[in-house]
Amino acid sequence: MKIRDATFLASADIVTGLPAPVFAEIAFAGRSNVGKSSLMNGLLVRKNLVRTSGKPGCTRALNLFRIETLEPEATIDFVDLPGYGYARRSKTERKAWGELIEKFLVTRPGLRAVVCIVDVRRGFERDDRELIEFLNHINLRSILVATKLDKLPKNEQKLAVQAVTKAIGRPVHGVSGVKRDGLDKLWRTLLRAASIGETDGAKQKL
Ligand SMILES: Nc1nc2c(ncn2[C@@H]2O[C@H](COP(=O)(O)OP(=O)(O)OP(=O)(O)O)[C@@H](O)[C@H]2O)c(=O)[nH]1
Ligand SMILES: [Mg+2]
Repeated sequence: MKIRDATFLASADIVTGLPAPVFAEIAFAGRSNVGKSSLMNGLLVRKNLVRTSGKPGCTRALNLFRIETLEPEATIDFVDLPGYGYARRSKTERKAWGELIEKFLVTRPGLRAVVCIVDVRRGFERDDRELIEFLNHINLRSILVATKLDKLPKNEQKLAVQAVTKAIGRPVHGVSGVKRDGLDKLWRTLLRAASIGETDGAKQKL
């Protein structure tokens, strides 16, 4: 995928603080520190457009990025969601997280899919399954991704993705956000979810 431009558009800790949706949106969700922001940078071929951190809980707000792609020429917004399941966070903070994400997921009319990201070495845990169930419940498409593939030896990678896929019973994209493995295929799934066809030259507004 060729990226013509990728820019940070807005950050908000309440959904109404985000600009009104104009283009199709794809959100990125997963446990704290799983590699959401790194995966977004990998997809955008940027080193540090989306802030990443070694410390869990780095992304606390909703962060919106606008992407212009070439071949197909399209505009699409990416939303980095704060990570869940960070044990050292207070109960009040976790509740606020749930409310923020839930409100975002149910109120953004341009949202076409949520990329649900897990660590390939851990698979889908309770929180991840709850999110997927919630997305099913509100009829929002989930795209399943197992990342940090490069942390496993080459000869174990394929088997690990197969094991995660079997456990969840749905196709899972095996990727590495840092090494950029598997991202072309993931991009194609994202474009399809955003209803942007391979031959579609037009910019797709909502
Ligand atoms: N080796 C390897 N490291 C990764 C990969 N993805 C993320 N990391 C590392 O994992 C740590 C967390 O990555 P982030 O992308 O900040 O994770 P996040 O899910 O956005 O974290 P929060 O915003 O805190 O929820 C960083 O140290 C990254 O360098 C990957 O594919 N491979
Ligand atoms: Mg992050």
